[in-house]
Amino acid sequence: NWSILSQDEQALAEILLKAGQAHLFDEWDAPGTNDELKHAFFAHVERLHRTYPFPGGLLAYIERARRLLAGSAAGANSLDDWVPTVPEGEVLKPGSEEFSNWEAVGEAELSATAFVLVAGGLGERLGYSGIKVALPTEMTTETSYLEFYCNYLVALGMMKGKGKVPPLAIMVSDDTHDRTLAVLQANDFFGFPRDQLTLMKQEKVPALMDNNARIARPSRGTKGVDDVRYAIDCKPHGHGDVHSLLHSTGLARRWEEDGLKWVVFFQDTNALAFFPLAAALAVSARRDLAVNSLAIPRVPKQAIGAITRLTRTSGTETQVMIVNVEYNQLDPLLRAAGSGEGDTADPATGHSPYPGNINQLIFALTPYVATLEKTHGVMAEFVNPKYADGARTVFKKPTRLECMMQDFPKVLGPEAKVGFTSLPAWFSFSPVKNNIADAAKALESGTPPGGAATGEADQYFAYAEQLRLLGCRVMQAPTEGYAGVSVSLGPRVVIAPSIALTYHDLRAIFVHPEKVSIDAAATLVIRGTGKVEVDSITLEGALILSVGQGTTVVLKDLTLKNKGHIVRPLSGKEESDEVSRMRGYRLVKMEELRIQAPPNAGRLFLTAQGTLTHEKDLSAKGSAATQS
Ligand code: UGB
Repeated sequence: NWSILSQDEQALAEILLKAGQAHLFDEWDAPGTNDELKHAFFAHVERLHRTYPFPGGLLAYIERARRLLAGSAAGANSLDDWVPTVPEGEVLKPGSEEFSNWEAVGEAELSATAFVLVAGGLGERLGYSGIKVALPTEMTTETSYLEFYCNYLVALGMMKGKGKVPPLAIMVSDDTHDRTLAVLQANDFFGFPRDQLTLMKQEKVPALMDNNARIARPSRGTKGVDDVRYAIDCKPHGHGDVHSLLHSTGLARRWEEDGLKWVVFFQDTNALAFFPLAAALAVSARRDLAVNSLAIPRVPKQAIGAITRLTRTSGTETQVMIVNVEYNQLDPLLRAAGSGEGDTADPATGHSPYPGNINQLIFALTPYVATLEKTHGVMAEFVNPKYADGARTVFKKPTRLECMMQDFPKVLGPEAKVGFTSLPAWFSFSPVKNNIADAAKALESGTPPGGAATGEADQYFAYAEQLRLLGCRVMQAPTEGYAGVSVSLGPRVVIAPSIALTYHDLRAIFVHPEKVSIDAAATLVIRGTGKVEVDSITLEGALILSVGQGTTVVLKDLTLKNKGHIVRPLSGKEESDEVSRMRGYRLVKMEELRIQAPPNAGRLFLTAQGTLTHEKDLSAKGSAATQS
C-alpha cells in the first residue's frame, strides 16, 4: 500500500521491486505507523540511486552485481584468459648519480602537477577510532599525515612553484568527510590556500546479502539506525570512484586547461610518498608515460598488488595491458599460467619478479582527461564475498561491488604508454594499515608489517639513510620489540618539507657530510621556512631547530649532548592514549635543545655553545634566538 508515498517515492519503490528488492518492505508497518521512517528510507534510496557513480543508478548496480556474483560463485576469474609476464620499467637507486640526474629533470615537472589524496577509507584493518589522515606520522613532532601532506605541497609551491601552491583534491567519504574538514578548519587548513583545495565526497553503495544481490539491512543495534526495517546497509565502493569524481567535478579538465601536465594520486598514510616523486615524474616525462605506477621490490605474499604485463590472444587479435593485479589474484593467475609455485621469490633477488604496487600513480593529464571524457571515469567493478559454505551461496557478511583507481590502464586506448618506476621500499613506502597484532603476525610471516610503529621507524630511517648516502656518519639504533613488532627507532631525524623536498635539497643542506655525526639515540628536527646549512655537527642528544623565513642558520662545530628523547615500552597495565597503544611504546622527551631562529635575521651560526650567533659577532658572544 503506497498511499502515503509521493510520486517520486513510488517511482523509487518501482525501481527496487524491478531490481528484485521486495524483501526490503517485508516488515514494514501499515500506513499511518512509522511513516516518517518510510520517507527517510526513500530519501536514502533516492540518494543511492542518484549518486551511484556509474550510469544507470541502482538498477544497473544490482544487475551488474548479480552477474559478478554468479561468476564469483562459479569460481570464475576476471583474469582467466590473460597470461602474465614481468613488465619493463625503470628501476632507480637513490643516492646514485643516475638518480640525481632523474631528480634534476623531474624538479621542473613538480610545479606542473596536481595532487589527489584518496582518503575515503576508514582503515578497518587498523582499528583506529579517528580518521587515518589525523594520525601522527611520527611522535617526535606529532605532525599528522594531513598536515604533512599539506606542508609538503605548500613548500612545493614556495620552493619549486614560484609561490604557487599546486592544487590538491582530497577524496573523502561519509566516514571521513566531516572529520577531515574539522581537522582542516581547526588548523587553518595548515596554510593551504583555500582556492587550491577541493574535498570530493564519494558515496557508499548498498551492501548485498546473497548471490541474488538482495540489498542488506544493517544489523540490529547499528549506531545511528533507529529501526533497521527502514534502513539499508551501505559500504564504500573503493578508491576507483576518484576518477568519476575528478570527471564530474570538472577538476581534471580545469587542471589541464590551467596548463598542468601531471596528476599524482597518493594514499592516506604513507609519509614516504613524496621522496620518489621528482625522479618518477622525470621517468613519466622522458618515457612519455600516460600512467606511471610507483613500485617497490615486492616480498612474495605481501598484501600489495603486483604490476603485471597481461597478454590475451583471441583469434588473430592480441591485447596487452600493463596493470596492477591484486595480491589475492596474483597467486592463482601465476599458477594458472603454468608457474606451479605461484607467488614466490626469484631466488636471485629474494623478491617477487613482479614489482609491488604502492598505489601511488602518476598520470599524464592530457590522455587522462581525454579518457575521462569518453568513459566518465567509469571503472571495472569486482566483487569479493567471503563465503560461509562450500557451495558459495552464503556470505559471512554482506558484500558490495568495488572498484580500484589503479585499474585505470584497463580503460586507456592501446596507444597509451603505461610503465612503472621502482624504488626501494625504505625510500618510498611504509603505510599504516594494520593494527599492532596483525602487524606482529605479518612480521612473523616475513612480510612488511604496515603498522604504526613501522610507519614511524621507517620515516626516521628514510631521512637517516639519505644522510648516510650523502656521506654523513649516522648510527642506527638496535631493533627492539614492542608487542611483537620489531623496530629500530633511532636516530629520529625529521626534516620538514619546507626545509628540503628532495634528496637534491638535502645535499645542498649537508654541505660537509663527512663532518656530520649523529648518534643512534639522537633526535634531529629541522623545520621552519628559512634555510639551514649543516656544516659540522656531532649530535648525541635532541636538537629541535626551527628557522624563520629570511634567515639562514649554519650549524658549525656544534657538539650537542643532552638526555634527549627515549622510547619507553608500554607496560601491560599502563593507561595510555590510542596512538601510543597502536605502537606499543611512548616517546619520553627527557631533555632537548630547542632553537627558534627569528625571521629575517640574515645568517646566524649555531656553534659549539649551542647558541645562535650573528655572523658578524662570531668571535664575540651573543644570542639571537630563544632556546630552552
Ligand atoms: N580508499 C578510499 O578513498 N575509498 C575507498 O572506498 C577505499 C579506500 P586501502 P587496499 O598500497 O598497500 C591498495 O584499503 O585497497 C582509500 C591496492 O589496491 O588502504 O587494500 C584509503 O583511504 C593494493 O594494490 O588499500 O589496497 C587509502 O588511502 C596495494 O597497493 C587508499 O584508498 C595497497 O593499496 C587505499 O585503501 C597498498
